[in-house]
Amino acid sequence: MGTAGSGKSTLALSLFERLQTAEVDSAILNLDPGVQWLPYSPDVDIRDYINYGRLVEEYKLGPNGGLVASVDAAVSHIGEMKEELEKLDPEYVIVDTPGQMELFAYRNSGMFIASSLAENNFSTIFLADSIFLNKPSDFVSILLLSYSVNVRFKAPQINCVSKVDLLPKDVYDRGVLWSSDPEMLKEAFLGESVDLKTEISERMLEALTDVGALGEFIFTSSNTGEGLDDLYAQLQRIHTSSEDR
Ligand SMILES: Nc1nc2c(ncn2[C@@H]2O[C@H](COP(=O)(O)OP(=O)(O)O)[C@@H](O)[C@H]2O)c(=O)[nH]1
Ligand SMILES: [Mg+2]
Repeated sequence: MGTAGSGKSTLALSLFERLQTAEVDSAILNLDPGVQWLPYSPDVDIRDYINYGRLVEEYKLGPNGGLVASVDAAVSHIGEMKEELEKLDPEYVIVDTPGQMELFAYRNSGMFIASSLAENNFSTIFLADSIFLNKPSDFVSILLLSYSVNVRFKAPQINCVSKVDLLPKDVYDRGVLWSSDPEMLKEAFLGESVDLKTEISERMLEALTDVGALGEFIFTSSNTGEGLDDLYAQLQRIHTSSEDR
C-alpha cells in the first residue's frame, strides 16, 4: 500500500525477484483494474475478471468511479482468483494494489478481498515515497497515513521508505534519524513552523510513537536493491510459524 506512484508495482517485482534468489516460490497478484502497463507479468490478474473500460462505458462513470466499481465488482471473483492461486501453490503471494491507495485501503471491498484471499494470514507493506522526507511535517503526515492503514487492516505491517536512491545523502541521513528517533523527529517537527498547534502536535507525535507507528522504516530502492534483504527478513519473521523454523 502507498500513495499513487510511490513504487508499489515496481517493488512487487523487486520483491518477487528477491524471493526467487532465495529459491522461495512466490506469485504476484495484480489488483489494479485500470492499469495499462505493469513492470511484471502477473500470475493472477484482476483484469482477467473485470473489464474496467466496459464498466466505465456501460454505467457512464468517470475514471475514479470506474475504478471503485471495478474493485467492488472484483469481490464476486474472489473464489476464482483464489482457485488460480491455489493451483500455483506459492509460499508467498505478493499483492499489488491499485495505484490510488484509497480505492483499496479505504473501501471495504479492498479489505474484504485481502482477508478472504489470505484467510487472514497476510501482512501489509506500506510504502512512504521518499519525497515525504523533504519536510518534518511531510514525514509526520505519511506516518499518520501509514498508521491509518494499520488501523484498518489490523495486520502486521512493514513500513518502508521507497525510492531512496533518489535522496541526497543529507536528506537520507536525516530521514534515518527521523524514522528511528522520535525525539529528533519531534524537535524538527515542532521547529518547522510556529503556526502548528504546538502542544497538540507534540501529543500526537508522542501517541504515534506509543502505538509504534514510528517503529522501524526500511529504506528501500527497487533500482539498487537496497533494503530488500531486510524486507524479506521481516516477512520471514512474520510469516514463518514456529513449526517451520
Ligand atoms: N528512482 C526510483 N524510481 C522508482 C523506484 N521505484 C519505482 N520508481 C518509479 O516510480 C514510478 C512509479 O512507480 P510504480 O511502481 O508504478 O508506482 P505505484 O503507482 O505505487 O505502483 C515509476 O516511474 C517507477 O519507475 C525506485 O526505487 N527508485
Ligand atoms: Mg501500481
